[in-house]
Amino acid sequence: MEQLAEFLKSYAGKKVVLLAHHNADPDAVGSAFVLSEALKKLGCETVIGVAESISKLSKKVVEVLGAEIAISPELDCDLLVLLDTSTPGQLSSYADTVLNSEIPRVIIDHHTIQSDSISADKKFVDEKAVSTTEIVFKLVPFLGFELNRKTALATAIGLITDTAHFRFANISTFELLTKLMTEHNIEPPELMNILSVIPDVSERIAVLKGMQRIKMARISDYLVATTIVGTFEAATARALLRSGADVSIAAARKDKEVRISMRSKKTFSDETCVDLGVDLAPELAKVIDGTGSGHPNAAGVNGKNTDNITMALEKAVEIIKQKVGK
Ligand SMILES: [Mn+2]
Repeated sequence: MEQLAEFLKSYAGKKVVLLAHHNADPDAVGSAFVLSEALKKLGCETVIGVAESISKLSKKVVEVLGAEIAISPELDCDLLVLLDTSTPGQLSSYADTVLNSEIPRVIIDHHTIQSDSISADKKFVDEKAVSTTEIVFKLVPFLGFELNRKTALATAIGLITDTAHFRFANISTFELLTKLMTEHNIEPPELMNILSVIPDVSERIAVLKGMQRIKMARISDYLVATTIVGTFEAATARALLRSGADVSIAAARKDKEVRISMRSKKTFSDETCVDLGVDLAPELAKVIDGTGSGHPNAAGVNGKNTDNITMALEKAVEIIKQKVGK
């Protein structure tokens, strides 16, 4: 880590682009923000960039931090630092820009190293770190940087989101969080407010209407909920699962198209071996004259036959009944 700090210090006064992966999450933009602030203290000109896009939650975090984000920035800089990112896949369509550039690059990450990991002049990967902000937190003192309230907030937010709200946390996550919160006078509600994103009213209306129209089937010990909405079928399916369904199937009736979104709990697929992508998607595709694909716990089907929407939902329940055997 000292070596990495020395390397970064050799770019004092230079221009540095700090880059996060596509659909950048709060850990990626948060760690980029903290390192950017530290490098600015060394006289660097910094740009925080993301490959292609930034997540909705990150947008909110960035607003709170008062940071500016460049989408797929031009690499007219002296050094490129990739944060929370080490594979071309994470950079999506922006990968070639990075891989073809001659600019020296640094990777700071906590993802497991893959066979296709991007090469770098300096690499610091700590798979044990729960977040990239945790690594940057340990790095910045070597750059002579002391956290202020905003960089402390960014660090805390990375810790919380990347541990899936503490599900993957360890005791030192809490120790670090307590330190940050105590030293910078951050109360829990402030963090929780930043991290709660309320969906648009149109999405909430669609989901609530979908709930109003639920048809529920109990198959053995499993609850299968089906419904029809105008739009936001995926959000509706997720909401039904959160509300207690083991399998949720939401179909959206568009002008000339049907879109079906399916979700199931992992316990359901483990116990029944029902795979939404294999067992349901192709069959429902036939009913609505379309195509479907997916995974065991999430699948989607799009088709043209809007008349058969109810039939498709009934077919889904029937298939599950047969597979579960009751
Ligand atoms: Mn991360």
